[in-house]
Amino acid sequence: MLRHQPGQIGLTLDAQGWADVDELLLKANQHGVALTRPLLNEIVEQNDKQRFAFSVDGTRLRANQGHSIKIDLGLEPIAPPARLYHGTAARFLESIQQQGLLRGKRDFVHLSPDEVTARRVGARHGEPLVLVVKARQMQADGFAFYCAANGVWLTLYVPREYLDVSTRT
Ligand code: HQG
Repeated sequence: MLRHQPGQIGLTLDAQGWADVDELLLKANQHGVALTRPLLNEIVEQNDKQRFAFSVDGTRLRANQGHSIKIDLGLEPIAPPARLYHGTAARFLESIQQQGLLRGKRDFVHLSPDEVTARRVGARHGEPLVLVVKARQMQADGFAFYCAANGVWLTLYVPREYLDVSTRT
């Protein structure tokens, strides 16, 4: 609801992706999900990838990244490390080597700061394969990088010339 289909429970997100917490609790309960504020606090705190963040005053909630709807996270471009990693499935390699990394349905291509995380992301799609992204070089060539509040790196597109297949197993 906070990333893809807020309308499915009649929830409205603002332009920066924030949902009003009281409205979220009400709409969730109206749609058969027994969500309470203490439970929501626990979810936000314990989520394995820190997917959600409350506003400073605690009245609003949003997803830190991963949206497929157009919202403005307000992220400023920042310098990436020399290398970032993208986990994918081996069966996508040929297409990626032709087209580069595309964001598909999401707002950004997602990149991980380390290979272990990338491998886990890739395994969601099948036999995992990790691609090394020459991020610093890309940035020097004019591509913008962003880092979401949970440490996931984002960029709009990775041309194939900045990609190498990781040789680590
Ligand atoms: C692949 C999860 C063919 C791409 C994860 C990926 C992440 C291409 C798939 C976050 C391609 C898209 C995002 C091309 C890219 N040809 N395949 N040219 N370019 N692909 O799920 O990066 O649990 O939209 O490699 O952990 O897997 O939702 O992106 O395999 O952080 O928080 O197309 O989602 O986080 O798949 O995952 P996805 P992703 P959450």
